[in-house]
Amino acid sequence: MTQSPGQGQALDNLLTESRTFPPSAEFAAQANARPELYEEAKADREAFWAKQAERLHWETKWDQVLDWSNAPFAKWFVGGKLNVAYNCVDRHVESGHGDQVAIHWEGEPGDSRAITYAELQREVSKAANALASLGIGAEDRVAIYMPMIPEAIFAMLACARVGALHNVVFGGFSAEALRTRIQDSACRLVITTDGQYRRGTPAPLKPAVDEAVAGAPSVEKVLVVKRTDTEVAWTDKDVWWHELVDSQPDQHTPEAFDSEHPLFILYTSGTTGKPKGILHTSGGYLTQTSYTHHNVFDLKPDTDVYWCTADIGWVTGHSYIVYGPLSNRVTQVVYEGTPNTPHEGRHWEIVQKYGVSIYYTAPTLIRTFMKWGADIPAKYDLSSLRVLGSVGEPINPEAWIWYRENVGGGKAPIVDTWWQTETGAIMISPLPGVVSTKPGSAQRPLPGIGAKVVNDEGVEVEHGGGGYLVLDEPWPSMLRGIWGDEERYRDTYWSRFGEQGFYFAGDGAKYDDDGDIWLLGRVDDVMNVSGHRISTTEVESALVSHPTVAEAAVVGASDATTGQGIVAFVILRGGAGDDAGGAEAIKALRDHVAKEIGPIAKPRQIMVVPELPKTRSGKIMRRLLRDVAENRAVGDVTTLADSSVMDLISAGLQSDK
Ligand code: 6R9
Repeated sequence: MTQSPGQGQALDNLLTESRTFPPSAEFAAQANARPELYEEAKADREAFWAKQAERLHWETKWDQVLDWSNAPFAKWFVGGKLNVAYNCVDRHVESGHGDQVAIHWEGEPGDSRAITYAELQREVSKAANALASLGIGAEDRVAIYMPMIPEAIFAMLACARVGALHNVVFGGFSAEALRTRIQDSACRLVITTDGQYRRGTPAPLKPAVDEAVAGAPSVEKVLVVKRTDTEVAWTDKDVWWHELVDSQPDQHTPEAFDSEHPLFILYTSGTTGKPKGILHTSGGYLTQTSYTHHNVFDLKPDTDVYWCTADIGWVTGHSYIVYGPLSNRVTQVVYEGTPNTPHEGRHWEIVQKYGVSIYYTAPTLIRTFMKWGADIPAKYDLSSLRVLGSVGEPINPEAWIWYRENVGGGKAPIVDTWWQTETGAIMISPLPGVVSTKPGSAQRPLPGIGAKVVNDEGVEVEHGGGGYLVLDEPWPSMLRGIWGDEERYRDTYWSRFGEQGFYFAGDGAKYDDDGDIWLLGRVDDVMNVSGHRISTTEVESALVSHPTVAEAAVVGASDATTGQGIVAFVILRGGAGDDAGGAEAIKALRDHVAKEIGPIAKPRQIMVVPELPKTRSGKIMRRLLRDVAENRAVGDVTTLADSSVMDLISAGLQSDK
């Protein structure tokens, strides 16, 4: 039905791509989702969500679906009690599926392990007993700083099982980033590994923990999984996982917790330098992750093999590797490594090896695959794939079509799923088998979800118009706040459209003529680099913490592969030395940012400038810097305090070339 875009085809054709792809009759006939879901949800939203909650096992049933009387703090399934880990593990063993593989784990160096639900139950039980032996119980916070190995999932589920909150910190973050996240939520325990494989070589991980823990007095113990056999320094807080966990009994009785019992904290970048600890709770979160995973990915637990390529350090890993899929008795692939280790066909080799049928990834990776060439996926048998997903940033129509043609065999429906760390689960996405998909658009709110595009005044825009994305109804997996900062929660999400009571997502969006939603990227100072949220302020603070830097301004410039790339403009301090602007010094600054935040925050480019463009009130005009970073003619400079600044910057950059 579709033509593969040829090499020379004008990009413009694809940018105005307007084809839609209706579901095949065959897919529609077997789809989990039904068109009536939209009607059902509209007729009685709370009854609809109550029905979805029945997907789970509740020890005590709720007596109220939603309590919104203390808005914007929601309570869902009030009075209900459940154990999240029991729902993701034990109940599948009890229903006779103990021998089903839960996780096909694939290590980067080529080692692998198949873990059945019965084994998962034993591993999680042992880990839960180990946590209890360390005195970790309900409401305690546990930091998890690990690569993608099975123990990371056991650890998360063990926390859920004993009612402790996990705070997973991406293994690519620095010691300093780890320390602030441990400290903000006063974690008592850190779970980590000796090292992690990165592009074929073991890299140490524990030294970063040692450094972080030295500055975080709340930490009492550090539990260390041996992964790379790297030699590690040992402190009196350290305990080996294999010594403590392996000797525990493999049975553990889960306790049922309140539906609103906190499940986890996950830090995400905001518009200020300080990351926000997003808080999620149990019953509503599990209900919506389970419901969305079932309907959006069309999961058939007896036959599908599902693979979400995210890292558990991000919300996608929490909701669509751990909680949603396992609550639905998935059989899934979990891969430890990078997509080009040891070769650029690694993902397709894994798809072929396990017969992966549902594949969920990010546009940045799809664009990377495009760059590597269509001949790579073409070498593998990808015929098992029947649903493809995308998340993390807007997917451009070119990448969407490439994905459909070269990965999905020109027929697998693509679900472009919009959601956030704060929303906990998918909010906007086509339902496969029900909705005709459209390249580049996330299309419509899922049944049960309220989303709108509004103008500055909070009034919904007409079809064809653009504005801000808001969520106009509370939803079960919504964040319950920012850890320790009620005011910031209200300010960030609920003040912009306070009068209307809308949740402000921070994304620009538009409706097309059919009323489908297109996401247009962040409207605040948050960049999206390879699907990761990084605030400009965070990178600026890291830069000015270097002794040679006086001032810094950071912008996200569009990047063909990563969506946005970080471009920094710095003013050096007087006396920084003649070579402070040289290549060596710039490299040192980039490394400094990597050390302060993590390699993902390393600026793509750093430009030394004599001045920064500022308004009279002292605000940096990033819009103008973005023009420079994207090689455009500089826009309107009339609001600058000193309009000659941009000439100075451009002149300086010209003479550098
Ligand atoms: C799940 C996740 C959230 C931000 C969000 C938006 C962008 C995510 C998107 C998308 C367009 C999609 N985003 N999915 N933009 N289309 N399908 O990514 O959470 O890391 O918190 O990022 O990502 O800008 O506001 P998180």
